[in-house]
Amino acid sequence: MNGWTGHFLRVNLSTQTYKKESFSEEFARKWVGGRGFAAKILYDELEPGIDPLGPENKLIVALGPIAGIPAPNTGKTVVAAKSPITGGYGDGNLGSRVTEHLRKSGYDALIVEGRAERPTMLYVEDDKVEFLPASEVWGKGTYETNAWIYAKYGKGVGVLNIGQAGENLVRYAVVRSLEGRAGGRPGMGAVMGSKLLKAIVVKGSRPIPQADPPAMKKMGTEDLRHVHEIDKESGWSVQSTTGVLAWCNEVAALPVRNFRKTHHPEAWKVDGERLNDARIATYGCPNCTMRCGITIHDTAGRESELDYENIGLLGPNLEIFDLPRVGDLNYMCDDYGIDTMSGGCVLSFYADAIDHGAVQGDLKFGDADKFKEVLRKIALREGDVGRLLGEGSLRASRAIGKGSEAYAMQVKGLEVAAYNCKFIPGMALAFGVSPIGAHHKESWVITFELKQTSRESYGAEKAHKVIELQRIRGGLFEYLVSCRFPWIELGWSLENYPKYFNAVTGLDWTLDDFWTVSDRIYSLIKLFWLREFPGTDRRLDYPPAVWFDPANADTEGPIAGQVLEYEKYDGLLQHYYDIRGYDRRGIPTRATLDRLGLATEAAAAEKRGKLT
Ligand code: PTT
Ligand code: SF4
Repeated sequence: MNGWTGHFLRVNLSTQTYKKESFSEEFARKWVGGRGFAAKILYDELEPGIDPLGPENKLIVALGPIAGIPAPNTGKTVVAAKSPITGGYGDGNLGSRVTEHLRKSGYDALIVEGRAERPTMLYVEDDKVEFLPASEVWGKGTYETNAWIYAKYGKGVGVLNIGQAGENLVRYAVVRSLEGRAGGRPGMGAVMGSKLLKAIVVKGSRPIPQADPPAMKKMGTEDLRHVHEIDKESGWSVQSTTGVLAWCNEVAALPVRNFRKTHHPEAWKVDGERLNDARIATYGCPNCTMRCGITIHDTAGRESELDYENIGLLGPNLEIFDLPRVGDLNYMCDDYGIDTMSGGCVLSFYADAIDHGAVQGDLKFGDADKFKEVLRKIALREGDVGRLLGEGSLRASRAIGKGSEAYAMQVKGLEVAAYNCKFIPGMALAFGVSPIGAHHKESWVITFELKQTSRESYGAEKAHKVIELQRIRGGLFEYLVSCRFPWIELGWSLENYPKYFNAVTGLDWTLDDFWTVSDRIYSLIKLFWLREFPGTDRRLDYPPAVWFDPANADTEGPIAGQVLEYEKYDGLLQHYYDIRGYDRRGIPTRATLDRLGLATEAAAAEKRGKLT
């Protein structure tokens, strides 16, 4: 089967056993890889209602047909599981050498089951699988753990590891790789921690199956050079993702003070220009010639890698306008293995709750040292504060009460990315209908919305755009698997993806074939949510209440007096459901599921409750 290895590796940590499993070509074509494989495996194999932090949950590391081949930005890996923070389907995508090594070992996915008896490191090398002791690094941060692994195996191996936050089951703990990359925002690090799995190390030596390897190599080499050239011409990686910060501030879309404000006169102090001035090094994922990781020194002189999300949510959102201090919090998140985005939102929520008298405390916006102290408590689950906030902002707000749920900045339990949608309906919809909880990765509709349509519109054109982007970003890039930045940031044509897919598989797909797969995966994930939350309705797809609160409107600036309106948002949501073929509850109809080849899943869903 060209394009796929045709095998999964299934390991069980409880029994310390493993087996190599085959999958059919039909399965491969239907789910393609990455998120598609992960969603299907989790849907088929998890019993509804299981504890995401129990041994019944499964961690999936999944790759796709172009992952790991020598072509632009193919060094990405999907990590997925039932999410401990949302209770629904969860995944993330991070740069890692695991991508290439797992495929070279002969697998398109790794399925990790059970729970080890003691801290464990899983080692995979081609057909060899070992369950090794990791007690020496249990309780250590990701940097020390990574160094320990490199000292054993050399720097060329693929590594996924967790820090103390994952071990201590912080519900938004991430998986780390390459000492700079992080992924799996919806708590994939906590799932590893719950299994006492400190690290996964992979080393592979076989060729990745491709229809015409010499032709692929030639095409890949040329395209890698081309992407490098267009990146240099465009100047994008001078500021990388952080180029957007100044724009968000200008258009009143920046999260400031737990999203209470949308812009700030001091935001320029932490923008992309200042970051580039402070740059000490540049990092990237494997197979990437537009490396976007920019590091600076934090106040302790440590190297801290900053992206837009990290700065936005740990900087202006906490009213910290000093890059080395933002770097401190970011370094701590990376070392403990905490998601910077949820971490930033949880910290800002707590400061806001204190500010509003919902809870007692001495944390104030702008107090970087205090924020560091609280972050440390969260990672180590120390005291009442660490225990409470390690649960995420939704659970914390429910425990605190006093109306604080309205300003817990989350959707479905997952904290929002650094786009303040107080008056940006389409981007608010993108957060609302993201299949893993609030994340910008699925549909970054904000530039279309602010540059090409009117901001105040709740028209169907915005729902159409959200779906178009979901199919590309949350679909194609997540199942092929590849980084989306050459397309989104440099305008490298989308047609390159069928070109590579067809070259490795020998098939003849067009982009339309990909959109069907994207829709199939989104619908299956919806069924996963429906199974976990049987009474599900459209309220699951609503953004945070504070964005609708007139009392929270800006008093000055470009959107003074404006907030989202419930009735209009609901109309926009309905456009989304209508285009997707979902019913009024936001559930795919029987006809939609049949059309997407999900008749078996539809029949099972129908047994549990009525589909429309
Ligand atoms: C992603 C999310 C993002 S998205 C950022 S910054 W971004 C945060 N980065 C974190 C970090 O760093 N350390 C940490 N402790 N927590 C962090 N949480 C946040 O995690 C990332 C890049 C970026 S930088 C983006 S947008 C793009 N994301 C892609 C994606 O999702 N899919 C895809 N096919 N290609 C992508 N390319 C880009 O990758 P999650 P990375 Mg990450 C340090 O996974 O869970 O989706 O969270 O992967 O290898 O670090 O690259 O302005
Ligand atoms: Fe990784 Fe950035 Fe390159 Fe994408 S552009 S592959 S995130 S270094």
